[in-house]
Amino acid sequence: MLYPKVNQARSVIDLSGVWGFRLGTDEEPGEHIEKLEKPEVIAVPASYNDQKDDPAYRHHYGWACYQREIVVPAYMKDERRVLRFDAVTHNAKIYLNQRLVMTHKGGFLPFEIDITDLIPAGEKALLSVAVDNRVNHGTLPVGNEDVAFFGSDNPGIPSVESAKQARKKQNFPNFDFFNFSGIHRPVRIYTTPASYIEDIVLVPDISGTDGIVSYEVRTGGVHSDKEVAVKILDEDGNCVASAAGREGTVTIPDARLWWPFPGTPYLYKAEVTYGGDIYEESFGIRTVKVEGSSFLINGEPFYFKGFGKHEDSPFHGRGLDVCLDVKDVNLIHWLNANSFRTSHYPYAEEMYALCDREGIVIIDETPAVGINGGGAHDPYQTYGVKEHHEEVIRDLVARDKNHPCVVMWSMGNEPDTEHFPQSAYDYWHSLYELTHSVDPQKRPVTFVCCQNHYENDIVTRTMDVVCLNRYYGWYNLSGDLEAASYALNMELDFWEKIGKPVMMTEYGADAIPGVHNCVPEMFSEEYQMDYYKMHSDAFDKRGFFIGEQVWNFADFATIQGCMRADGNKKGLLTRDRRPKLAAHYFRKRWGEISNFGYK
Ligand code: E8X
Repeated sequence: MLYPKVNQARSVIDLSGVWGFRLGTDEEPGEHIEKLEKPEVIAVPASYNDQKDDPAYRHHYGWACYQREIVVPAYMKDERRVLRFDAVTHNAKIYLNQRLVMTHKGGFLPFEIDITDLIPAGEKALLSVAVDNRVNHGTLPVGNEDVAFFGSDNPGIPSVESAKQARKKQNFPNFDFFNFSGIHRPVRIYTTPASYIEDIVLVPDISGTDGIVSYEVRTGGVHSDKEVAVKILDEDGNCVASAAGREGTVTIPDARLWWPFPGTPYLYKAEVTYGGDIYEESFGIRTVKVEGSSFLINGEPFYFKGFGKHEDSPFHGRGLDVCLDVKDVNLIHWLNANSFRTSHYPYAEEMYALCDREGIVIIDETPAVGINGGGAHDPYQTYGVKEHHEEVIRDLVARDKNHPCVVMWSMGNEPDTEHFPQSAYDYWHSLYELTHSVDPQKRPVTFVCCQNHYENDIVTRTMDVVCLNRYYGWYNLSGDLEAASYALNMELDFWEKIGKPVMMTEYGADAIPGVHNCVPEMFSEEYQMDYYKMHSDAFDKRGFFIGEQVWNFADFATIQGCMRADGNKKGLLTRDRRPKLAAHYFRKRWGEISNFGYK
């Protein structure tokens, strides 16, 4: 799915701004929606939860309605017109002039509707977006029916049980991030000519000093006799290769490769023309491959230095904030890091384009977090998410397939892979095969394994890269870094036998900014730093260990609970991006570890 662009043949109307808004109930709107009388105001894109200091906003459960007038200018009369939503969290129903025209499930990937025949050029229309923020055993991320992540009500206490029966309906996220909701990313009307380029698939390879690019162009609309043409442009706009036809292969002599920063992340453009349409797709010449226990980028063994992140900030909530993305990218450079995982959902397209340009490597993750009942039941038999999970994988790869910064797909975070091993294997192996089958570039595929009885886990070891979330010294052996070191080393010795690359995709300790003690204890900045020093020692001893991504880049908002004091404080940075002691530790450590050849 191509990102909307203004160019010689295409135009874009951005519908960001202040819309009308009204919270609804858990009653789903039908085929028709009312015009809002005296609507409240709401900013798009952004979560609605923190735009008004009202518990009804913060803790809303169910539907909400956004509404605004749109207009299709008369000069667009010969153009194809498309209404695109970059992300609406979690489920959406779209209405034009109060009539239902589209529904969409899933809160982190784009969807669009051709409105050419729905709104004549030169006319106005009322656009309504109904948004459902409920999570349950059929959604990704997963919600529970009665208790949230880290929630614990002592079962059997009569007063508690009665209160739970009587309390109002609410969300119980089975995940550790605030369930921000709303129109999180831009809404646009974009145009193409009647004969248009629908998609561009680029598969780069390296042969000696040449770049080899296999391409496929998919077209749509009215058939045009003017055939597909492809030019490869370098950063100065010079044509360095060209081809004709809907698919083929071009050779770029003495190609400039895409390297992670501080290498040069060189970007080419594939300028595609068809009929009256034109589209330039950026891409990089780089290869990704797992070989033995190495993760190779351009044939060189890469070492991941970075984080799990979140799209999270005050006021915007999970809404797109390009300024914050630029700030975070500059902080990733400041920390001498080279990568992050899009935990626990696909991020905005603008961030991937920024990382392509800045040479930051991404592990691209689906919103499949919370497929875990803690052993009480088999989630693969009781949760109805498989079909939606497959759809999300297809849509994620379709959206992000050409980004050179994306080097691996994570199918999900911390599923239960120990209590029902065969059921888990059947679920994840079929998704593993699907992901490989739909990725034109055949990148490595994994999921992220939660702290578990790793000897009983027969799934994690089958992934291309073993990605571990481990909390020795925090959730396990709390406060005892000596015992934690023993346990961590013992488990890493187990993984060495698997003969695959192993990396840590989460490890961390909460540190309340400003809490210090000379004898480090949990929740102090000193303990967080010592926790990481202990892990670094274990990692540096092992050649098969190919990456360290701490949890988390920054403090972030979570659901309230007895385990969270104003959110999750495991950030190296505070939520407003100020460094804790551990940030300075990693800036020094990662400044001394090269991207390549460290292991
Ligand atoms: C945590 C992280 C959480 O924020 C992340 O989204 C997933 C969790 C640690 C494992 N991994 O809690 O900080 C939770 C283990 C529970 C015993």
